[in-house]
Amino acid sequence: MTSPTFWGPDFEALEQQDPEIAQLLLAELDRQRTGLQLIASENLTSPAVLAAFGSVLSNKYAEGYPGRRYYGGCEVVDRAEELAINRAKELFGAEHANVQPHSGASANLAAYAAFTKPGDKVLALSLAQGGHLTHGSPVNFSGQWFNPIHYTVRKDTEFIDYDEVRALAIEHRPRMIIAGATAYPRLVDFAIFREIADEVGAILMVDAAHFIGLVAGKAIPSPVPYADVVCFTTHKVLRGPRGGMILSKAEHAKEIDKAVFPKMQGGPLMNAVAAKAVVLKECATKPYQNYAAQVIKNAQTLAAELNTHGLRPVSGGTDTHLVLIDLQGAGVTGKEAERRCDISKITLNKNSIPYDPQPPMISSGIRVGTPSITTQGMQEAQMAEVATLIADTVKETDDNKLKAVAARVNELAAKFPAYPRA
Ligand code: DSN
Repeated sequence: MTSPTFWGPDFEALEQQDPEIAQLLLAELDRQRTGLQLIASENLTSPAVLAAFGSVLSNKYAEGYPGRRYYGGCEVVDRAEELAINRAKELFGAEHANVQPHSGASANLAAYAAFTKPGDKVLALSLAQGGHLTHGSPVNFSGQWFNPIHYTVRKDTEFIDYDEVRALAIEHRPRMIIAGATAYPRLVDFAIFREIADEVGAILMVDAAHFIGLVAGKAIPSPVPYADVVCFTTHKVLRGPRGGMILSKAEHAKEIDKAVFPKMQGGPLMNAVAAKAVVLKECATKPYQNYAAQVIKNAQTLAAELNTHGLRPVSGGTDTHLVLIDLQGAGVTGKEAERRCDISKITLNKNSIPYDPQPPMISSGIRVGTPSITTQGMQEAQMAEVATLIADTVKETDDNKLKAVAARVNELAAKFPAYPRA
């Protein structure tokens, strides 16, 4: 087992009191250190963020907002929340920030609560084409309480079909249009979405969970000037604690705040709020900007390298941190590729590709992201090797041979350790 040098004395207390959980924490640290973490929505957050997240701020109830709480003793956590809000507004040039959502799905639910009523029409990219559960999936509140209409990506280019977005908006006059996705490797044209929303009098909500870190690092254009509301998670490329956040125009501030509390959530997780403040400070630095740019360079190089192995990147490549791979040419399903990757210690997820002939639990694709390996310090030079390891894995039909690939994965990971020992 490896030693978690960054956790300090608290970990020793945990080890003594609850060795079973302590061992699991160590095992997970070991897993993160020894494999390749390629899940596009994950990252390796800093020890400073982890320290704030695992702090006594977890003990405090603080329903309400700074200066307007329903509990006493909030003078310290008020300052933490104010720091998080001010840093978010400054980093993103936003008029208003709410840092309390517990997750991205909670942030999205708050946007629905602020702007829509059950039964309203909402126009979004379908889950099957790269959207999100909260964008109108029939198994989610958004598909059950609202009336979703879904736009698609073009079959020929696999880019969003903006003509279709406009046509559907004009036909259905949705109350809210959602831009943003979880498995779309390209930039989203927020200016076109704004134009369309204005044409039909709709609210424009951008679900920026996947790419907000690239925006924070000034590596891609920001949705903030265009959107009424921008919802996101704080733990993906942004590299913060697990949680959510909402940015909005000042005119929507009251509605958004009321939607988060008391309409949708109770007490905020003040430890998470403080940890969000910590990451927002990190994101305003040049090293973070360099990181964000490198995440994209790595993803683009990885996409090109995977293509040379016959693993086709959907839409021909990527502008962001993720690559969606069509495995149909390799004769393996997403499900089986994910299983093989688990054996070789490459952690990624199966994913539907646009117009996928397979059901979602099988799928014809895998989604690969570079946030974590870039945090570990890998650059373009390593992407050829990462691509070879993925290709050797997904094409390997003999599980025993995958153990040899795992040894190569471990060798590469050891050169770029997650949470390096002091
Ligand atoms: N679960 C996230 C993802 O992996 O993209 C979306 O919420």
